[in-house]
Amino acid sequence: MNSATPRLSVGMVGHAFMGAAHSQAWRTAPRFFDLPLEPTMSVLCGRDAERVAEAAGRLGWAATETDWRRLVERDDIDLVDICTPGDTHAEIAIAALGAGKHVLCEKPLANTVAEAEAMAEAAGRAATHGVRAMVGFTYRRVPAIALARRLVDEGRLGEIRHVRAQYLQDWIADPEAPLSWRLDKEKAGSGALGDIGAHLIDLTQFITADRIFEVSGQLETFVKERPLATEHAGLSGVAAEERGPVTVDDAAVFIARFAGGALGVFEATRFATGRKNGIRIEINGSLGSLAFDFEDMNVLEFYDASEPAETAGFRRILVTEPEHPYVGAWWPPGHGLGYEHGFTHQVVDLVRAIADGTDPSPTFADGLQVQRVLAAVETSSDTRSWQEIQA
Ligand code: SOE
Repeated sequence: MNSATPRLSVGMVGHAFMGAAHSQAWRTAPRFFDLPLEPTMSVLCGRDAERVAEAAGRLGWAATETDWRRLVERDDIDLVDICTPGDTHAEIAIAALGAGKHVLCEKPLANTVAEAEAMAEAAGRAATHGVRAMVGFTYRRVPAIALARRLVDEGRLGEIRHVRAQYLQDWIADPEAPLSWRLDKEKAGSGALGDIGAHLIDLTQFITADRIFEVSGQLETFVKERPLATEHAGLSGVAAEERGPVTVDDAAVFIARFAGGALGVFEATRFATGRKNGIRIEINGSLGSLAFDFEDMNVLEFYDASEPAETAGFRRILVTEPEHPYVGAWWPPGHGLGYEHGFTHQVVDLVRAIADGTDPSPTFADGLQVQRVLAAVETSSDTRSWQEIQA
């Protein structure tokens, strides 16, 4: 980039954990990747003037707003980045798209299928005017996941038979961990299912280039009430004296059928004591298998069934060679990437799609399909029945 590179003026709503991760990505992407547009961190929006001013200074934003409605109407904003809880995704995204702003929206896309449908429709209309929308499933942009997708695309696994996916956390295994917004159905839509189960649905559908069409699942809330959170600190906040009900699931387990014939087994829990951010995926095919664990995120394990029996075995591939997507922009082989790099790669692909005039993936339509699977699991759990997902 140089001074002649056109600007892409960004406004971001929300400045907690995801706001910090996205801010890092907007700051870093133009410094490590050659981008056709220069993202500028123009306005940070938050409800509390004092707190948003402090966050803007810390995270690198030039100005602040306290009302997202003003932000989406500003002529000096080209893109709105939504880093708020799910209960505000639909209204902000639809208003921003209607005002001709590109949108990046955190996952899951929305709290309900109806909201997600309205967002996908708004994105479809906006795309006819060259306005783009993306939903923030960043784990797709881990190089090892890109390699997994490539191995499946190249037929190296053959017919996909099994998809085994777990997302294991334990940040609320302590029954006294406070009731942060992620444990409030009004704000978050669901608990572990939508917050981390959504990642598993997107990831497994992305790697297999297939989609889930039927599910049977069970949700559980192990701890029914907790101390209220006096303020947001980290994931769960600071406990108050007063207590309140937990209105979302603590854990979700479900089995799934993929349209291509594979069977899926999924587990998303915040009670896997000792597991911090363990995204574990194993895909078994007729010609081979692959296995990934986010807690060892620069590695992909690959088993090639065509190997002679005496030398066959899971190969541990260190995915740090510059031949892999994104890797060449960072460090020499073996130095590795981290959680934050997926957010930077997300910005790179979004900016490039906007400049190319194409829809960035995952689209809001992809986000809607994930939302439909989430809703089907909830209905299955409520009714103890198999649920189909419309195409
Ligand atoms: C909490 O479960 C959380 O912050 C998720 O909301 C993010 O999507 C995930 O990347 C890390 O864990």
